[in-house]
Amino acid sequence: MIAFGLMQTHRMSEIRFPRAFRWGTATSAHQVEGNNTHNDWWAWEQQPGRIVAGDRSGLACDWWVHAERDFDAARDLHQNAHRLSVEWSRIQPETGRWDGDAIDRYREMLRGLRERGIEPMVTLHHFTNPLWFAERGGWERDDAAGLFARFVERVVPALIDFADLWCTVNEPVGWAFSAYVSGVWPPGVRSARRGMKALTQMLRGHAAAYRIIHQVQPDAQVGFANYFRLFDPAQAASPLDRLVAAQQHRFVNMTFIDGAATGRVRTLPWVVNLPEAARTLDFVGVNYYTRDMVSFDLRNPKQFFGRNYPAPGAPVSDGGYGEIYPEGLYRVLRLAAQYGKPIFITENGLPDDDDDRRPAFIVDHLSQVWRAMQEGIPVRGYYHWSLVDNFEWARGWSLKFGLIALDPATQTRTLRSSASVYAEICRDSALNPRMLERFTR
Ligand code: IFM
Repeated sequence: MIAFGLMQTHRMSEIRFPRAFRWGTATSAHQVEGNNTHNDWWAWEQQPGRIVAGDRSGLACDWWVHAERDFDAARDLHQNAHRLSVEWSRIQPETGRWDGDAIDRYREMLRGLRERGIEPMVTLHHFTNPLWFAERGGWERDDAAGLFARFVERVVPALIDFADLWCTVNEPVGWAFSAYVSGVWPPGVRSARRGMKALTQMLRGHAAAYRIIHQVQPDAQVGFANYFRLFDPAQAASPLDRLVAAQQHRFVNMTFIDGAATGRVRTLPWVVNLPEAARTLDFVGVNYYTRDMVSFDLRNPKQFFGRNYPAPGAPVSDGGYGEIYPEGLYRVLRLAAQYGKPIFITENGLPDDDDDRRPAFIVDHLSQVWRAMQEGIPVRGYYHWSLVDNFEWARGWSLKFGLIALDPATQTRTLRSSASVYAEICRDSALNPRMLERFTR
């Protein structure tokens, strides 16, 4: 549901976006390619109890062989942009071995997108690590950023014919939290200290990648996808709720992006100076899904003594994934605008198997994007997560984020009705009066 004032003004009239706006979807290599046998996630999936219902990525969406089938669908759905990632462990399956055929396949995929009128945004690290890298200590080692830089030096020059829009890393804080604090992702560590070490090293890796890309492609636009989540105090009048919500906000939303903007990471008790990371953002990538209400709770030290839950009575997406809160996208765009850079919404979506909420979700969230743009916030594109149902990490196949439904066992695809709603938006670069009337109140 969008803000009343906004609807009053625009009910029945069209909401028009710039013609050059990028309309697309986002995916990541491990979640869609299949048979990524050389990375830490593949190994993790084989361990009992790690993934809901014992699911495995397996063939995933079979993109390594047949990505073009879904690229055709994206083109037919009028999308002009796609964010995808390259899998380090395919390109460097062993420490001293580089796989030229894998690079060729990525060139073919990017060329395939371009030929369909779809502009790629390429992510270089989206949660997975080569097994050889993970086994020697992963991002905790002092040479991790350097090893990542070697990979970037290999892959970027090979792809610059087709891409000039780059995300170095995806959701680094969320990744560090899940991998090193809650321990539900590989390497399954539970130590905030070790998590900060890995995160700091990843910031070094981001900074190195930023420089390498600009050396080989001076006009490139380079950023990373920052996970933004809203944390609102459950009781606005409670100083403790406010304090805890503010701490969570600072850690989740600001730690890495401030590091990339200023070269300083300030998440108490850690203060890290990394001058080489300062000014390494050409755009801000916004991944936005949900917000939490936060109450002070002494039992949750790992969450800065906060207990998090959806606002009572608010709509929640499948599997308790989170509150559906479109206005939050407007609020995070205002936060992102502080950095004075163009903004891409690099992910936004929800798990919704029966698709009863996704059409309204898309229309409501885009209305909030438009609202921010009316205030001069420079949003350049929107990548819906996701094009097709895919392997949702520790939640396995249980959450369905796709505009296109997938049965992973048979690889059968079925268009959800939200795909058609989004296709109309992409085609017209507008929300038309019919959809505003139908999907918003
Ligand atoms: O599937 C993930 C993606 O890999 C990173 N951002 C959130 C998505 C949905 O949970």
